[in-house]
Amino acid sequence: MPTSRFRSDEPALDSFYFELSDKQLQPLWELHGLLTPTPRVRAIPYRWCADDLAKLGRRAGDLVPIDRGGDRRVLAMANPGLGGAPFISSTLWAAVQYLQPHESAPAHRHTPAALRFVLDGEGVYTLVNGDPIAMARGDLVLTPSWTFHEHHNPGDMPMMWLDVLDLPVVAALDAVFFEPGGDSEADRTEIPRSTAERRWGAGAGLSPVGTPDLPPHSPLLVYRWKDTDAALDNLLEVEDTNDVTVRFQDPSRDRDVMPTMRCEMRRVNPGTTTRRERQTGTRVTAVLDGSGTVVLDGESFDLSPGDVFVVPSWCTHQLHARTRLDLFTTSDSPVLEALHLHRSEEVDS
Ligand code: GTQ
Ligand code: FE2
Repeated sequence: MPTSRFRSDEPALDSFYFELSDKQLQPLWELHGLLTPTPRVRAIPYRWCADDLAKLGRRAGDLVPIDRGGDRRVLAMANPGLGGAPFISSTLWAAVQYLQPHESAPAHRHTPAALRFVLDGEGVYTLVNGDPIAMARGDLVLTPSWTFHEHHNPGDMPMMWLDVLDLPVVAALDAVFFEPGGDSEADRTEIPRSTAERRWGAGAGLSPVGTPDLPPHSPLLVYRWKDTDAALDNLLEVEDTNDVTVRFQDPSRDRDVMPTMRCEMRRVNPGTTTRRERQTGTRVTAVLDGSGTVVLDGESFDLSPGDVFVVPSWCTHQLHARTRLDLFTTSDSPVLEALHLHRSEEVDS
């Protein structure tokens, strides 16, 4: 099939354009919107409400069984600006995953990296390369690129959590690989503390000496809410500010948790309005606790616990905390930083 056919009133130029299209060539001088002064972003700012996610997650749980074909009972947040693509932005996948009591999602691995953040509930555990990781409210769980993972719900309550993957980035690089795993294990009733935590979760700046080869991601595969919560409390005590953030870091070196995704937790005191800013890259934010509003490119969205919103690249972002806001944010910032494409600025109110 010939490529785009450009037109001209000049007969010679018009027949030249015909030949160009016939030979799969396009004239740059007729192309627009390529080298734009600032990013032309298709994704729009958007918020998914906790109530809708919970209700529709439950309905999926009642209507759709998990079996080998489906693999995961997941509802993808599809950005309305992306023409029907199941992505929250051009670089990130975000979804809620629902597991009924005594269900499990079978083992597999893929090159896109994933993280789970628990907004509510507990009882599910994920096996990451065989290491069992119990999941509870406020916990961040990593399933890095090419690690086998399976999810189990041995308890009596359904559970839902937030998934974020770098799938669109890996797909754009034509580097998606997927492999099913072997048979999943039978449900455990007692979930031991993960090996990852026993090795790397001592906290307080204690790293093991002489551990074998480090993986290309954080060897600590889970960050517990108790620790995150205490870190935020302590920061608010010692810093002269109403707005503090901690970054989840690879404890073995000065890096983000995974090569493509940054994770942070922010706590904003009641009555606080944050600075208005913007940055390159996508941010996906989930409200763990509190209420307020977020203003994205001038549009206000109310925030309640369990809500998820997306801040597209170069979109201005400002928060108003009505009650104390606890926000989990993940972004593709490590990718932009690695490519020296990261920019951020404060924007006058
Ligand atoms: O839990 O393994 O939201 O493979 C998308 C793809 C979750 C998972 C998603 C996945 C998973
Ligand atoms: Fe997966």
